[in-house]
Amino acid sequence: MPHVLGLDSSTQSCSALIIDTDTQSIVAEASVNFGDNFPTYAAPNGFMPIGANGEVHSPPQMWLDALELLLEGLKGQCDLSQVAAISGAGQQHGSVYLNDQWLNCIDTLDTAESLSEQIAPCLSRSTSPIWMDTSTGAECREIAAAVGGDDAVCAKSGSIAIERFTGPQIRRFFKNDPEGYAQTAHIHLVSSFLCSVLCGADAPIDTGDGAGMNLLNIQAWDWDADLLDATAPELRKRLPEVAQGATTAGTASDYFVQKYGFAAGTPITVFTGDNPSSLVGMGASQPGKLVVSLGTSDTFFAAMPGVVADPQGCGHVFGNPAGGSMSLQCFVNGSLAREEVKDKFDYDWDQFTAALAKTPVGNNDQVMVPFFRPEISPRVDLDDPVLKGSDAFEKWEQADAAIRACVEGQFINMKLRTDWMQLKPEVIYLTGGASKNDAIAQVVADVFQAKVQRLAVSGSVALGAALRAASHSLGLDLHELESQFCKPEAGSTLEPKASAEAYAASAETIAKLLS
Ligand code: ADP
Ligand code: XUL
Repeated sequence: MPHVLGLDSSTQSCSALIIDTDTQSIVAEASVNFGDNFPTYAAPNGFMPIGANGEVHSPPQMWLDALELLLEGLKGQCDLSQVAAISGAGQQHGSVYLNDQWLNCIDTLDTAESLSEQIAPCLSRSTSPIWMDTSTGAECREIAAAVGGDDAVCAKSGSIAIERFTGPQIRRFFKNDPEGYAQTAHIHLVSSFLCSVLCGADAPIDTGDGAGMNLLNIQAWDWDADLLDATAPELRKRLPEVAQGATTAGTASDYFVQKYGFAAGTPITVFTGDNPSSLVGMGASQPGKLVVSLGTSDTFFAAMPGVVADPQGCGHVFGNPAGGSMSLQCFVNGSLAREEVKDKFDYDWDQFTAALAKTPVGNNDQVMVPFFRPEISPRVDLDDPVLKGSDAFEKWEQADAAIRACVEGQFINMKLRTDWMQLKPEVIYLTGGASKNDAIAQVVADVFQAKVQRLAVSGSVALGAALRAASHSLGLDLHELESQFCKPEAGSTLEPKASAEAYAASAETIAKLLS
């Protein structure tokens, strides 16, 4: 049975694909958009409207409802008893808080009721802070002070204390709701939460997603006692074990066997974060390939031969699911910023694309810092005048120039923020929802002066999960699987058209605006 299932619970949707490792093909694919399918959760883009002090939360019950709808869709396409291995990935940093009923609940799920109905009473916090949350500035400072400063936190965890990371989020919960924290017996990431539900038992957190918590020591790849103490009391007992990517978390629980027809005993490989999973799904788990993902967030990442830290403090080191480490830079103002500009002018994506075709490279030196919500690369807070500077955008009347300014501004900023990785790629591998847009991809090629390639399989996060499961549970070679499944889409390669100097003036202006 060479069928393998990969799952992807990202910010705006839950997707899956099933691969056949013999024929090297995709057997089934499905995707469930949270906002479209579950409007009653009032989370149109997968998260609830921004709350007090920069809080951004999502309802974990929505993720469970989406998982069920997704599996229902897959069951309609193929026989799930043929699936020989499963793994998955979740949006990074988001955390789920569960009480002491959790383990018994997931071990005794009843197929007559939904997952979300049965798991709701286990939530000691009804909503989950996600990666867009910027409410934990004070907690970041407290953790840094307790551990010996930003450099000490960075040396231990691979990142300075950052608002969206799970440790500062846990600390804020402990401070603001000590009773809720006391009732919390288990804390999971989105990835390990969903993996646990599938296994019917507590699943470990892998080193790829775990390094996004400010709690994991990236030398030992295990929980760091100083970081745990600086974050919240008795935190260790609330966290699962840490595991390397090639670890079996458990097998499909009876609920999934009975309701969706999986074979009893189907092995589940530990889940990881969406970006580490995408590293594998893009065929980039060995050093040498650079990936840019244009999803809700824009991310820039690569497997690294050694651990390199960002001197500006905005970049991260995560575990590479294939072993070793990866570097990553995340930009909050990704697809939703492009949508903000598109929607201001009532454009659809075709008109947006045409606008890029009609305007010149360099946009006659008209620039925009396209930050519509607090940014992390570089750090721009809610009250920062640069963010307020987007008021000027309200006055920008020429739609086409504004669109080019937005897209060029995003990638000029990306280039400025990622120089620290010292990667001079000949090819950039592009993925995520916006990567199919040739006009946006061309700006990436021009700004970075590199070829841009898209792969034939578009869901690199779900594909990465399937490849990891196939390698770990079926004993297949991961790099061979990558070369079989991660092939460029014919005709998708774009060469840079602009000269290296075309963005010099704009880059200088943007660097000055952000200094
Ligand atoms: P995530 O995995 O973070 O949930 P995706 O990778 O699925 O997100 O990307 C979703 C985003 O892709 C949407 O927010 C949308 O802005 C963007 N997108 C979809 N189609 C296009 C297009 N033709 N051009 C540009 N962006 C697009
Ligand atoms: C990475 C990050 C985002 C989320 C959502 O650090 O915060 O990319 O993983 O995709």
